[in-house]
Amino acid sequence: MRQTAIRCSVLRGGTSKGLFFRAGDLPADVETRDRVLLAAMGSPDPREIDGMGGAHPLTSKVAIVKRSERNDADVDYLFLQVWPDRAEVSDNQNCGNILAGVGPFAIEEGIVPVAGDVTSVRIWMENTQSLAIAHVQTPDGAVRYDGDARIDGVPGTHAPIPVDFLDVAGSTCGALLPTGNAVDVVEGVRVTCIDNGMPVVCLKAEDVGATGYETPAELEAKADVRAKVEAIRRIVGPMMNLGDVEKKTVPKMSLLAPAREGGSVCTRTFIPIRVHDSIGVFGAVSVATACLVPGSVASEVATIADPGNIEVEHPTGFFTVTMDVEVVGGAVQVKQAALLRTARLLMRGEVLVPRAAWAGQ
Ligand code: NQM
Repeated sequence: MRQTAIRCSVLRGGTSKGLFFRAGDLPADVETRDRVLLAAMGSPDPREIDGMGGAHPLTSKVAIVKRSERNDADVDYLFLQVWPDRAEVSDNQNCGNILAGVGPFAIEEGIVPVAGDVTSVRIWMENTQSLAIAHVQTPDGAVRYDGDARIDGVPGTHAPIPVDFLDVAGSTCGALLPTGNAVDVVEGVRVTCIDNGMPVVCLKAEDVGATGYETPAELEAKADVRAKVEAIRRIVGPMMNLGDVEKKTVPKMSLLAPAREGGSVCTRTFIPIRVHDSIGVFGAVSVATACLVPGSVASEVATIADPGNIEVEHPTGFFTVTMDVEVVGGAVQVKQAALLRTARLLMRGEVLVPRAAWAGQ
């Protein structure tokens, strides 16, 4: 079979893994680009056996990076979710884990020059039209990957990549609280709909027949819980200005329970079909923010020792979100959110794609 080679790197970004491309190396036409990415990943096939995908949404991800023409950004980053089991590539959500790999990739590719021991890369996130700043360790003129930062869900320790967000509130749904309410009742269940970088619906696990302490596999095996959560999601989608969400990856559904490891709140998050092994970056930022919204479902479940540091418990540990919010007259204004990720360049080379992908076969 004749194949075409495309320059590509594989990076772990936070607790996800994906293929990183320079925009100019992929077809400009979106339909052709998507066919090429599906073929590169080996989708549709639940095992993605004939491609680079990892047979799970968290390992079937793509970042497309290019030099930014904006004054306030160094690079533009487009995130694409490649569904493992259906022939679909979606740009309807952002990904803060894959985002952690964008700074290192941009420096490795020479798009952003090294600027001392730490190189701060300003990233325009195309999916949500908002900015992130990632601080990448670059001693001795090159990206450093080893270090002593630990994030739950990734074995070992690595170089820290602190990431700051200034303007992600309402970036997908138009408002931090897209329904205008701290609580809505859907299918008899009280929910808080929030978007601080990711559309998320927070609900009490016990209200949908779960404990909130299950493993992802246990939760995925509970057909009644899944059906209830998905029914709520379909109704809430249009209320969050997302339209019909049947085929969308948003909103995420975060089942909450009281923290039991000393954190602020315990989460199990449907993303939205599979249950996350930890929690997404913007997913965690949105849940953390919900905890600070007076009267929200999350605020009822959470124990907040320090509103500046929200510790979100998840199936494999904690996700700490540093928050700067102001509550004025019951309304929350988000000034800044920050968090820590790590990333690692795993492979650099060419991915080989059957030529048929270009012909639409
Ligand atoms: O919420 C999974 C991930 C994500 C997205 C998902 C993410 C985020 O862990 O910013 O990182 O919720 O689809 O990669």
